[in-house]
Amino acid sequence: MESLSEEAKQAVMAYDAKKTVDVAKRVIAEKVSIVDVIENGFTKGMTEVGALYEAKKVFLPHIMAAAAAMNAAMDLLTPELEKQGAKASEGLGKFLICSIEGDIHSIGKDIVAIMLKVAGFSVVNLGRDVALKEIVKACEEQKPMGVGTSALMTSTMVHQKTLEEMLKNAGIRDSLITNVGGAPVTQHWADEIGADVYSENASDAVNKLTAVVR
Ligand code: B12
Repeated sequence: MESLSEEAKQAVMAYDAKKTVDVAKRVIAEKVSIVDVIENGFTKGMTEVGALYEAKKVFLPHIMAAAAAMNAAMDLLTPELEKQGAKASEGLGKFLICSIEGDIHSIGKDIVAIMLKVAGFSVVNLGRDVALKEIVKACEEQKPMGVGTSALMTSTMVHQKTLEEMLKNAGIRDSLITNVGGAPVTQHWADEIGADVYSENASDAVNKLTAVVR
């Protein structure tokens, strides 16, 4: 029998929202690890579709359909994860997260947000395409322990560097941890721009940020 993760991956690759929802319902009913199915199922399917797009084998409407199928499943799984997260005390501190200015990609950022919440952070999700000055303002007002930005495009990655400078200019850079992520972002890029933490995926973000506060 195929694992639910494999079914989740195949359902996204088939652009089939009915199937992704069906898999999500079974994940909940069968008490399978939601995190596991998101990371090893739905996300893998999305990555495969991305690779097909890069190889010009599928086109933008396919990506939009795959994203819609994944989001339909996430709409069901997120409240379930939140229920699990409600048991966590949020005692690890406040964490702001957003997709950076110019970037509307939000699926990965939202997964990271929910996983950090489940791990015990008090997460404030500022949304997508968030202006740099809005991010700085939110940091000034909300005084989080950290701020995470997602960049899925080479054209928006550069804003992560500008944000570092703007936080310095605002005099608050040393009062928080900066965490960068997104498919084109690497440890090398984080080092180059002076970001504190690079995370490859949601589990990595949870592990590294938890280690920082503990
Ligand atoms: C889905 C998708 C879309 C969807 C987005 C839907 C949505 N609501 O998010 C739609 C169709 C809207 C879209 C639009 C566009 N897209 Co697009 N898209 C993708 C695609 C196929 C998958 C992204 C995805 O969701 N992956 C699944 C998630 C789970 O993975 P993830 O995002 O990488 O997130 C994980 C990690 O990166 C990390 N992470 C992510 N964020 C963060 C943040 C923090 C703080 C941390 C710690 C970790 C972290 O953890 C996540 C979980 O594991 C990628 C291809 C790819 N290879 O990435 C292209 C891709 C990113 N898109 C691309 C482009 C060009 C565009 C458009 C400009 C297309 C167009 N011509 O209009 C527009 C962008 C408009 C804009 N201003 O942003 C390019 C970017 C090229 C580049 N190098 O700059 C890519 C790489 C495709 C390609 N090869 O050409 N896209």
